[in-house]
Amino acid sequence: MFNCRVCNHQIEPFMDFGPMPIANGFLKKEEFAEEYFFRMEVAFCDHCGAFQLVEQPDAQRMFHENYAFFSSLSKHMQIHFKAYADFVMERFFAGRKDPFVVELGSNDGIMLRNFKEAGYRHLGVEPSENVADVARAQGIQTISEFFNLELAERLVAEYGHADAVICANVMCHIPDINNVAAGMAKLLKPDGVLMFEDPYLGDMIAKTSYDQIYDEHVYIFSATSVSWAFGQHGLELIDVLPQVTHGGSMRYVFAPKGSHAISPNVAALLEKERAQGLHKAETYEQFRRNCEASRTALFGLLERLHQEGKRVVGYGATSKSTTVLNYCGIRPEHIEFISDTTPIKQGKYSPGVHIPVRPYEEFKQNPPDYALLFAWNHAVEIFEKEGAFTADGGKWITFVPEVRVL
Ligand code: DWN
Ligand code: ZN
Repeated sequence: MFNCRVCNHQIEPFMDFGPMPIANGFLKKEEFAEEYFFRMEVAFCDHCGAFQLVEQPDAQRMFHENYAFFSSLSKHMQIHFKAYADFVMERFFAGRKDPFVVELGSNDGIMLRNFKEAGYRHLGVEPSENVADVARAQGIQTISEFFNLELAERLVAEYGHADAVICANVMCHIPDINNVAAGMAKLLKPDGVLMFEDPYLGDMIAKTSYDQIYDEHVYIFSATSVSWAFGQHGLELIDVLPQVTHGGSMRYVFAPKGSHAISPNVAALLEKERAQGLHKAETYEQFRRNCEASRTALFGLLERLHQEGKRVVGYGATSKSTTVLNYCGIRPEHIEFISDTTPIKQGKYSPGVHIPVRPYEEFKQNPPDYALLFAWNHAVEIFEKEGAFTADGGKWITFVPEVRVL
């Protein structure tokens, strides 16, 4: 038993993924002996609807000056964040005098650069110095701190209140959601808007995409759970917009209670979540069984290919792959290496199971028989550029929504 991170009710974990390393903790051989593991168990709170990790490693272990994820490496994500910025500017900035936008977890500035280019006052709050430096080098104003109520008070004193507080793939990383929500409410103007998008619980359950669960993702949100959590801080859900990114995400728009009209999308999504059973314990029991079946199928396939002497290479050393590799018991003999375009990951080993990560050029020069698509959320972009691999007889292995060879 432990207390829900959002509402403090007593809850029980329903699934144990076993010992897990830091998902983005790509490491060198000499670091293997010191590698940190935590117990990855998940729970669902039937009081407030929060799907959450029971234990999460300290933030400093996950987000630091060597953080390995740079958002701007994906072309499609650049397009996505431009559209997100346009949505904020067109829908909420029109007619406002000198609006001010604050982005939490602004990474390398992939979204804020659009506000900067449009001439808007902006501020990024990004705790990982190395990614923040990339943003600063482009003239995007960024501070490297963890956001909380205390920082919100300092920001208000220094910059004034914000017209919009925005984030993407950040809110679900923050364990003390109550402190952060209170900080956001403090930072906003009385008619300001808060919005964030994160992987969506409804998609994860429907697709058995359990690889969304790893150390950084302390929550997998639904409209039901976020309206409960932010409602406690005087904020009301005024719109919801499904996104295709990260394998199915949801953008939630909040505003101080009574300040904005509420879109009918909100009631429709809350109703859809009930129809999907997101409020019921049985749904999560079934999810656990689906994960176990997926693990058996993927491990069985990789064992068979290994026995047949086939070459399998991982495509994309994602955070998500850390969950898949460790949960499924996949070993270096199953996967020769993982190809990734991120320089900081190359030459290192994957967390926990220690599969080498190599530059993409090695995939191109010596294509394997099978590519295991860990970056399945970028499938459209990847298939577009890997036509030659497929044309030459290369096969893809995917595991979402089910294990298949394409
Ligand atoms: O929430 C988070 C999301 C937004 O991003 C973070 N906690 C960390 C990260 O999660 P991820 O690592 O699972 O994200 P991606 O975007 O699925 O990672 C893709 C990886 O694949 C990157 O390391 C880059 C690589 N890649 C590649 O090698 N070739 C990606 C593409 C598109 C490619 O063509
Ligand atoms: Zn709760």
